[in-house]
Amino acid sequence: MRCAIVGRVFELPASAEPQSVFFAQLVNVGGAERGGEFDEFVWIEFPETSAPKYWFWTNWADEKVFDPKQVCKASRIRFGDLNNDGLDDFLCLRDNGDMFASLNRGGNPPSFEYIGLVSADCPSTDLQIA
Ligand SMILES: [Ca+2]
Ligand SMILES: [Ca+2]
Repeated sequence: MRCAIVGRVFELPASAEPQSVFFAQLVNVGGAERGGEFDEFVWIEFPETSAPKYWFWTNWADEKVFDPKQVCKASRIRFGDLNNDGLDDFLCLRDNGDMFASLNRGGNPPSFEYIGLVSADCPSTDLQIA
């Protein structure tokens, strides 16, 4: 594999928090086999006067939004495939160690189903999602 430095490929607004940027397997464009998918670039915008807006890009020119059906602090958001269907689900770790989930039900943009509490009393410092 050859790598080349191509410079800046994307620029977020100056107000964007670094912890609100993720890579996650939200959609499977082209139906790639397991392990051959490409993650999407995800940015969660937290406007001061309105609800968060969840953006994702399947490539640099294909900007879409999704609704994970729950609101969570940027530093508490995780993406992981909770139900092993090949699509990353939206996870929110609360300050008390509870984890709430919204399952990614597929589509483009993906449709999420909030399923509520999936784990309790698990300190975020002890939790790894891989
Ligand atoms: Ca993908
Ligand atoms: Ca999943």
